[in-house]
Amino acid sequence: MAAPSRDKPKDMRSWIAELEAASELIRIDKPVDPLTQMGSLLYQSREKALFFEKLPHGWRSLGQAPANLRHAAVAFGVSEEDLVPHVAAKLGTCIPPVMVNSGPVKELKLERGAFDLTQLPVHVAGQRDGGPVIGSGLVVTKDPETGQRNLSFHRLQIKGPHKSGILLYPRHTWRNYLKYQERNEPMPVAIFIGHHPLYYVAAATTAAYGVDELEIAGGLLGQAVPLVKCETVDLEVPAAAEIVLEGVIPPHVREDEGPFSEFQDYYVTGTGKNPVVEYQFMTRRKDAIFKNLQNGSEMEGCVFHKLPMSATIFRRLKSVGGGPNLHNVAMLPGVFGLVIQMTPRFYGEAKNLLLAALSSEYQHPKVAIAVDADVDIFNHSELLWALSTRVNPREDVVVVPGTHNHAMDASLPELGAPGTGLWQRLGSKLIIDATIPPPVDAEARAAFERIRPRNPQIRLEDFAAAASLPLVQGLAPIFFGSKLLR
Ligand SMILES: Cc1cc2nc3c(=O)[nH]c(=O)nc-3n(C[C@H](O)[C@H](O)[C@H](O)COP(=O)(O)O)c2cc1C
Ligand SMILES: [Mn+2]
Repeated sequence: MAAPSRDKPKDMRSWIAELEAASELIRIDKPVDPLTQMGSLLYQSREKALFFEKLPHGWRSLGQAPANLRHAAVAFGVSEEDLVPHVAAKLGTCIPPVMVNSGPVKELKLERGAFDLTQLPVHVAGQRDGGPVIGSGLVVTKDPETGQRNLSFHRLQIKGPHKSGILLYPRHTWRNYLKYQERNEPMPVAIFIGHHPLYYVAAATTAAYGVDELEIAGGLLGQAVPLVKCETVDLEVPAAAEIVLEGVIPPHVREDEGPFSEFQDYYVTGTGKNPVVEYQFMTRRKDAIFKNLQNGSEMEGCVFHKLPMSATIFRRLKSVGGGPNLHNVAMLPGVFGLVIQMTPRFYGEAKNLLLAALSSEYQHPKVAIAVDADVDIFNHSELLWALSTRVNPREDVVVVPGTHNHAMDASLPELGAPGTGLWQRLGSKLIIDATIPPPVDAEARAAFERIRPRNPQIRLEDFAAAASLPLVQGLAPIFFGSKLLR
């Protein structure tokens, strides 16, 4: 047992304090019904995190935190523009967790008769959802042969006081589950709810099979994650989580699960016969705060999709062709598309990067677009402008047919049902090179020099009255080369 780090570990409470200090959190002291009201409130709050202070059975809960990449930048302590390169660098620094004797999550130890999932403030996110779903549960499992730990997000539809559904996309938890199923044994699981967002980013990171995402969390946090042993399963969980559920996924059991408001902004995908989790134990803080998580193409769930995905792809692209001049990567809403911001060294280099971006650790990317450094990749009109003024479709647009795509992309034909080995989609991929000629061909590149006012240093706010400031704040950004002036 190692002594816990002297730095106070980051947890959901330090995160709430950080959000409040940055004026990014709204406290809601009116009673809110999670089944009929909370989803609408979370859905509307695209700018601010929400802290619900008055929920049934005395619960409090945090949602939309992070609501957007600006909040994620607060969590990492960097600017929004530096966020992806920063996280990409941090992903290269794993720190193994340390075991500790106890922690806040052990304050209450509740046996099967002493807890009831239907009393948690779990919300119904969308109109067609099959019921309340815990969207913030991070699932710890082990490979039964090697004992290697895995951590990932899985939606958990409440089915009774001690039972939920679970969606296992065919990745690592599914792979572990198949091994247990082959042995005819239930798979032990431990699920923690409520922690600092860096744990959530780590859980959504797609690493190689066998890599412990809690080591990735340590790297992101810059300190080892303190872990405690579970009470009824041979698994470990973060000591400073709010709530831990211990249970098993029985082999062969499949039940109707879904629909659910998913990350692409649709309900249909993944719905069908899926496994279930049976819970036998809960540990929690005495005054535990619940975590609600709303999904959708521009909701909290998508921040956790976008950030590790763009950072992982950024890392991968950094080595293509001996090291490109890569500035940033951003996922598009719905996360089946992405944009690469780069300065090409060679003619054709952007296409090489785009092909690499479409065959990374992640199965989601289907559309990849490359732009130069003078295009603001967070501004979708700038992207559409680049697509329409810098693309010769015959040369710059390529469709690769017959590729494996994400099984939850409703626009592609589904081969088999969810929960089976043939839950696959055979689709295609699209690359669009919207970069301009490389700097080595200065003459060709000059044709794309963007118009700029005669003296870009002169600022309207120095001339306009304070009353017209909102107008001034709506001004277009001005770039000098690749440097953003505002
Ligand atoms: C908000 C959110 C919800 C997710 N829900 C699920 C889910 O219900 N089922 C699933 O299999 N993966 C889900 N994922 C994706 C996995 O967590 C992600 O692919 C992760 O990298 C998988 O871990 P693995 O690489 O260890 O398999 C979700 C991701 C996020 C960000
Ligand atoms: Mn994994």
